[in-house]
Amino acid sequence: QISRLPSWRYKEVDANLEPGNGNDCNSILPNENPVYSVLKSELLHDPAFDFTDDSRQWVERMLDYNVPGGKLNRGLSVIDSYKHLKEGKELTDDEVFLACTLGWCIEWLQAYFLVLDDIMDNSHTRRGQPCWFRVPKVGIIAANDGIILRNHIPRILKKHFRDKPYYVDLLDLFNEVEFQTASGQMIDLITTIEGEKDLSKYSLPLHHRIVQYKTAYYSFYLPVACALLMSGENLDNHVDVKNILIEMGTYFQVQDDYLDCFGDPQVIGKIGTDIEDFKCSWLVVKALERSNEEQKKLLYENYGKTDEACVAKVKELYKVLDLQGVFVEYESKSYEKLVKSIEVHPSKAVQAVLKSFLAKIYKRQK
Ligand code: GPP
Ligand code: MG
Ligand code: MG
Ligand code: MG
Repeated sequence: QISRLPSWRYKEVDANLEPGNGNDCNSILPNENPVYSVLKSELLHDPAFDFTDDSRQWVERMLDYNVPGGKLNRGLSVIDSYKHLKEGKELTDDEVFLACTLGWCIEWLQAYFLVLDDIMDNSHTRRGQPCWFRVPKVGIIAANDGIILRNHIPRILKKHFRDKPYYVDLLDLFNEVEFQTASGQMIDLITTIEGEKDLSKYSLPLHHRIVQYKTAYYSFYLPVACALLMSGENLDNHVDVKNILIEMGTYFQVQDDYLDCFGDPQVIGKIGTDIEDFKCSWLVVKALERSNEEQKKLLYENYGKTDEACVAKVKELYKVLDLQGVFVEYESKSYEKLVKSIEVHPSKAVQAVLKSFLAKIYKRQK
């Protein structure tokens, strides 16, 4: 039975995007994932570049360090969504391979964003290991590695999708979403400019605008849009789906902001830097809403400082203001609201796509 399957499909379909070794970020064996291995090998033998042993080894190490080690929520959602859209019809080997490949393209995009985001946010760890730019001998070469990761995506798409009727739409989708993410990242960053830090500008509408662009499009809309394109759908007919996914993405980034302060670094695999970085985080917006004059003064004096004592004061205030309780309340309200908007969608298959994505992130600890 197994020998009749193509080499990349020796495991169950769902395992094609899963890390080699359970949930432990440190013990992932990237080459155990068959589709990842195929794509990596193609990129390492790209005829457009004359690789030397050194350059090939650099790219291979860089890919293994940055691409496969996450939760793979985004990538797995392409396959999961595609299956729901096929409404129980058995997928061909070719369809599984293509859906996994699109899933990996999103994981490549994510790796590109994270390598650069960690430089911009001056972060320390990611997925339980030092950020790529902090690895000895990497440093600022990480900026070019980000560009390489970004360039791998159209190379993968060209190789595997150029003859598909939806090829142009796929390229356009990745381009649009990348532009929206970079624009969201820009507004995330320009709120923190040294000498122009101003907490009075931080509000829920500003927070919503930042997270919609920097996170929701690429993390939520993109995987489902990929599955819709593969199913022959026109994305213009699915604006309602997009809007629900943007709301889901907003909820996801609120969780990210919450975990940055209250999550366990051992579990989330990263050490929070939002307070030090003066980020327009959901927590600081809520803290400002709930503070009296004295508490506001404490925030103005301590938010955005690298000094540990300042960070501790901000965290203490978050606890006094019961932001943990406010978050729990927000989490269940958002969930109920999302479920309601999903349930009015006319297509049961689309409802299944959206509910399945929501189930992956509801009450997540990492
Ligand atoms: C998440 O923000 C947003 C991104 C990773 C998008 C980055 C976009 C670029 C164009 C580089 P975050 O900083 O809160 O994420 P994390 O908490 O994982 O560092
Ligand atoms: Mg960031
Ligand atoms: Mg960051
Ligand atoms: Mg964050």
